[in-house]
Amino acid sequence: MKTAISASSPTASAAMRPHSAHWGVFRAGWQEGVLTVQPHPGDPDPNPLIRNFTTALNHRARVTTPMVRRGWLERGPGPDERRGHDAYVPMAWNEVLDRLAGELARVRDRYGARAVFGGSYGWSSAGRFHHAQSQVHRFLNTALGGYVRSVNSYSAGASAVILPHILGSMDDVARRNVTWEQIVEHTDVVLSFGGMALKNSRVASGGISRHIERESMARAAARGCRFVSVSPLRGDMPAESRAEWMAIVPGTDTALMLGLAYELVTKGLHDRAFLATYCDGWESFEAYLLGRADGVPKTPAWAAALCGLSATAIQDLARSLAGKRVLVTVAHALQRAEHGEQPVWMGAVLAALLGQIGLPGGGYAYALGTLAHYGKRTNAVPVAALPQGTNGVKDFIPVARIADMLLRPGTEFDYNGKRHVYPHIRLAYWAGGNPFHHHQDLGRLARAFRTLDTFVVHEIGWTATARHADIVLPCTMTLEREDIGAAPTDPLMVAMHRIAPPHGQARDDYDIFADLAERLGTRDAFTEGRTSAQWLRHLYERTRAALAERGLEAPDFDTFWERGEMLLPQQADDGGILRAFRDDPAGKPLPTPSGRIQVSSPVVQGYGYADCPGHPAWLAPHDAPTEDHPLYLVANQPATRLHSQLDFGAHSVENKRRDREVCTMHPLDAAHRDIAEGDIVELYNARGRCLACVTLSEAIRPGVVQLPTGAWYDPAQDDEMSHRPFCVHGNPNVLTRDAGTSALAQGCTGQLTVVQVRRYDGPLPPVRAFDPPVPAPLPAQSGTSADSA
Ligand SMILES: Nc1nc2c(c(=O)[nH]1)N[C@H]1C(S)=C(S)[C@@H](COP(=O)(O)OP(=O)(O)OC[C@H]3O[C@@H](n4cnc5c(=O)[nH]c(N)nc54)[C@H](O)[C@@H]3O)O[C@H]1N2
Ligand SMILES: Nc1nc2c(c(=O)[nH]1)N[C@H]1C(S)=C(S)[C@@H](COP(=O)(O)OP(=O)(O)OC[C@H]3O[C@@H](n4cnc5c(=O)[nH]c(N)nc54)[C@H](O)[C@@H]3O)O[C@H]1N2
Ligand SMILES: [Mo]
Repeated sequence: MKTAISASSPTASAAMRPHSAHWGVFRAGWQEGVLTVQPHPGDPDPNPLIRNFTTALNHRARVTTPMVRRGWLERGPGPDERRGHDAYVPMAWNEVLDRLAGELARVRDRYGARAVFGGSYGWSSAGRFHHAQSQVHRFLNTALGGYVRSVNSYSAGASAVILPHILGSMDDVARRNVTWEQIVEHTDVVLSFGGMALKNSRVASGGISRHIERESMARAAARGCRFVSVSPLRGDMPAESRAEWMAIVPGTDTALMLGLAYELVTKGLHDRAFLATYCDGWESFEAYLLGRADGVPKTPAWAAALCGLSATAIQDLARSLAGKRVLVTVAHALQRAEHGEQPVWMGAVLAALLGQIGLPGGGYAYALGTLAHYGKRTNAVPVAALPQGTNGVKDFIPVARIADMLLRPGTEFDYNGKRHVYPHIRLAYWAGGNPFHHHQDLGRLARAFRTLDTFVVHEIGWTATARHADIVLPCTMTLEREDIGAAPTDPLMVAMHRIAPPHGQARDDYDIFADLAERLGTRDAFTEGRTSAQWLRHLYERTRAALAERGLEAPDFDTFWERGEMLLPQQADDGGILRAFRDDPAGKPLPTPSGRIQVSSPVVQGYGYADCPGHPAWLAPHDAPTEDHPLYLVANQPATRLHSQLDFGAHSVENKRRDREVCTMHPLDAAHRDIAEGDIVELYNARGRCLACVTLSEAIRPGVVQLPTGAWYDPAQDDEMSHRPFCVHGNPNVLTRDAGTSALAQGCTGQLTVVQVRRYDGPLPPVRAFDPPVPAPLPAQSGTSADSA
């Protein structure tokens, strides 16, 4: 093939080649044997995360050969207590694929595809073709006839379900709504719940070429736009925004919003005409707000006591909003918590009573500032994705109910107005995600995975998920293959060139699945006769044809590949469905039951869920501070990596201290506990404990500690089997609760929990998260061969 790129070798000095990651578009190449990366020259605010690539390629944490857990080899498939602390035996590709194909056929024939979980949630890497989740879904559909799937995401588990009841789809409310361009020009006040941290908004699945959030906030502020950040952390808003900081008690935003609404309504500062024309169900909500329904008026003083703010501050803020072009934003983080539906809904109601929804730069932009996708224009031509085929299995789970499903097969669960039953899973297949990063209560999750017959994982590195698997297949990382990079809200389509040869015996997910499909007699259905290179051309053609149809320059694939990138046309900045509805409420109704904004929802009311009533409400959390666990823990997104990806990379490692993740604490909380800057601390609660290195800061609300996610789970050896794991590296998910947001959405609640913290004076256990397992000898009777295929 004319465009094939010969693999660069670490010794050859080659030109910088284009590539794309979720954290940005960049160029990479070898300079004197060292991998060098440069951001895209057009990017005004490049993401430092690209530096994690520079040391990643041949890192010792990579998986180099297929490995099989010894207990699985010795005793065959079945529930096993040793998962997570067993030895691994290297195996040749041919043999491991024979055994895996046999096991897939056994499970399919004995239990049916309903016993296979292919949810496989995770971000994997940015290319459109090698997207691992699409690959595994396509494989399971074609080879087994389907799999039990998961719905929604860890990002937006609650909002994805509540938003369609009250406004419209996630895409319409988060993606195609108010843009940064409009904020720069029109907005008077951005009232942001959870802030708009640049660390977050420089990430988007597929890759973004221009990170404009910092300059947009600076330009808006220079024009006089006021930013108010409601958050336990001051750093959730960049300095350029000149934001006022309201240091709220975590989990109490709904109460604050109610207090603001009360002040506006009782002072007659709300937009009655907007409520009458565009909203449904105001009366029952107003009865609740004013206390006619429950005897509790939601006054600023009532809110202040819950939120840890002053009643005067709440009153002043409310009054300062009336009559202004106000944009309310609510970060994803707020809904990744108990009753997460409420702040999402109440944010919309607050924006509605300010009457600005649908105006340029005003109203409600759910999740703006949490990902680089939001606040951007949408592309006018499609970018193809790998088709996944048809799933013959109807069963599904809300994605964060994985441990419930594995531990309680056959029991019922609620979801969005219906009752469903957890299927009995025998085999789980994961490619492109790390449940020991993303899930909560890792001790419980480890128990859940021990119930399986077989757990298969494709990985680039020895994550804790790989270390709990029975079959670990080494796959290439993005720099080791060719792909097409594109996001639906970025005009740059990128020819992702190969930068390095595969590490060890790693193979592309696609080639692994193709060879497995061969053994199951379904190769043609999976590949459609195409190689990876042919798939890229096939997927590219969809975009090329759409460009040609519009009479635009539509270069052929080879030209695109040589140029390295292509600019795509974008749609007008038209405000999406909310603007259309404002301009023509009768002609362009919202996709809700009433066609209007549902301030109350008779449909949700009808479900009868105590934890998600028919209008937004303050529901006190169960997971609140106690005498034993008096501190809130904010377990948010890490600034130094994407989730757990490349935690062993240069940027992530350099920002750890004493090899561990850094935990932020207020000096007052530290002084009580005799903790000093740089100490190793132990965070603990009933579910688990972990170590971290502490930094003291006044930019966090007292009573709150913060530990980002993403340090690879590293349980101390003597604790591996305990029901209360001890992570020596600083993974907060040993502490978080595995409970749904509510019966409505069953979303992830990992952002917040409660803990106690003490100084750790014991001998410091080494961090071994990045040391691969030592290959074990073959079990005598298994007759396997460790030679490579
Ligand atoms: N406590 C707490 N927990 C949280 C959150 C929180 O706020 N608090 N946030 C949640 C959120 S929003 C999210 S989105 C999740 C993220 O959870 P995940 O998306 O599961 O996290 P990642 O670390 O991105 O996992 C991707 C995995 O894919 C692997 N990978 C990369 N490329 C490839 C490839 O080409 N092929 C294969 N087979 N594998 C590949 C990587 O090595 C990595 O292990 O975490 C959630 N967990
Ligand atoms: N660098 C980096 N960027 C990322 C990611 C990453 O892993 N690394 N992940 C990406 C993904 S998949 C997603 S979904 C988004 C997630 O976007 P978010 O979920 O919004 O991101 P977080 O950083 O978890 O949380 C944002 C902030 O919310 C604040 N917060 C927490 N609880 C509360 C609360 O109860 N009230 C208020 N007012 N504030 C609260 C915290 O201070 C926190 O810093 O980020 C994306 N961006
Ligand atoms: Mo996410």
